[in-house]
Amino acid sequence: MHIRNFIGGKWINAKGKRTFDSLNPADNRRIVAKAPLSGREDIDLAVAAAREALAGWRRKPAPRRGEILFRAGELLIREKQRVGELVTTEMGKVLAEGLGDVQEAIDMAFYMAGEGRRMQGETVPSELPDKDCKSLREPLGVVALITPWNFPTAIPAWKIFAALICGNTVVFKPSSDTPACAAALVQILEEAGVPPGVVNMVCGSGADVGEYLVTHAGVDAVSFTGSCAAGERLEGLLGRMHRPLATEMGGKNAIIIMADADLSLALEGVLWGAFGTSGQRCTAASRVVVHEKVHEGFIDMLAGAAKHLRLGDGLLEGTDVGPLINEQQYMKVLDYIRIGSGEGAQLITGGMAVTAGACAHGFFIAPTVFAQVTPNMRIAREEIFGPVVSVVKCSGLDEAMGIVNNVPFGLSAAIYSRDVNTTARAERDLQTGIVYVNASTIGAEIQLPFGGWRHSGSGHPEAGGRGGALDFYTRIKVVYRDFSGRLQKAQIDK
Ligand code: UN1
Repeated sequence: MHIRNFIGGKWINAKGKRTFDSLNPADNRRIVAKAPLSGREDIDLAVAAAREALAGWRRKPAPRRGEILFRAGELLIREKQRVGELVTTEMGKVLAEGLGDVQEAIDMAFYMAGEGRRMQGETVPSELPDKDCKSLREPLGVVALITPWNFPTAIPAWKIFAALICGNTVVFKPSSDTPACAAALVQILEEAGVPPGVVNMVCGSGADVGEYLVTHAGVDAVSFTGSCAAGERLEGLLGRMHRPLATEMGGKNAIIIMADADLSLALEGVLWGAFGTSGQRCTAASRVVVHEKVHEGFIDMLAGAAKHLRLGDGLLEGTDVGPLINEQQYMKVLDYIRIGSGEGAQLITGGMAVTAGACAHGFFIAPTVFAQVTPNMRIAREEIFGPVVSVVKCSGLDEAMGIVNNVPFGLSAAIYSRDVNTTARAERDLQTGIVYVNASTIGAEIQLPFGGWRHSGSGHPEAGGRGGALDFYTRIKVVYRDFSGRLQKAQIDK
């Protein structure tokens, strides 16, 4: 498959004619796509195209913009199987999750399409007679969107659909690990009738073109999902430019299991939260804080179940856990496993690369459980982004919440308990952007904001919801209209 950039409504190669390969992480001998390794001149073209398209797009009535998104949703339904398989082939997650990735884009398309008929501002009474006051939502302008590889359809869809419904035009720089998934989404938008220049896609390395794009004079706002290091760098750069920035950067999410929890439900939550998508979710459960009364028993249950998870190519029926995305992530996760053992945590199961048989050419790591983890260990504090979970013992709710809250991240947390007072206290006191009760740390829905606190993000949630996406992708204009036809005295007396 040969991917091109999409600029001004045309699929074109990078000016410099260079390309890079996107590999199948389950078998890295297989090339999924050749994609353009773009340079600054390609970004310049894309930003110019987006600027040119802006006036027409922002004036198109929002319900009409919504109709295009509605068609995109229908096309995504038609293409769900094909795109879901592409997600699995290029990113590695198992097919059910690949299809789920596309479903999230479908849901977002319909949700945002409907927002085209709402997009509310405020109308409030004036202090004066014959005068009215209202606030309107206006687009920001040209937005630069930088997206990760772990949700290669869903996260671009969150950002692009929200940006479009609000009347912005887009320059989209997808992760270099998943250019084919990005192109599939953009093709669908093209077919849905997005006018030329309204969505532009430029592939290439974050260091070469990503940073150039987000600081480009022709860009008005930036949304970034990815690593903490890259996000913090952008915060530094863009803060000085007074340019709106939404960052979503990761987590160290925890599940609390109280003594009265339904342990089989909690077990499912931990397995799916820790090892789903091979742990490569920013919402992944990477810590489990278990009450001492059920601690030993739960570790046995978890180790027993984790051992039976089948690794392999996510397209094959029966595969539970796919590979890591690339060699760099694979080495990083193996490093953390060494760090955990070195820190004195007890390796209960997993803890190694799997290279036998069908796993010989992929980046596979066995689902790994560490016990006897203390809250100060690095494996209990740092984001690993792999199939590794650390179990920490606690003696009660307050201690558990102290452990959960006492990390730099604050994206998602969960509690399993049958006691309504316990779960209500957790709901109130867990210091994360998302809290789950008797459900795992994953599975956020698109009609609410998605975002983390502290180091997990800029504190400006995006994704769905009025308080999320619409607030980020619009700016407020306040209009006072005086229809008295005279200077009203109270205007001067103020
Ligand atoms: C991510 O983890 O990077 O809540 C995004 C979830 C998904 C999105 C996760 N809806 O798990």
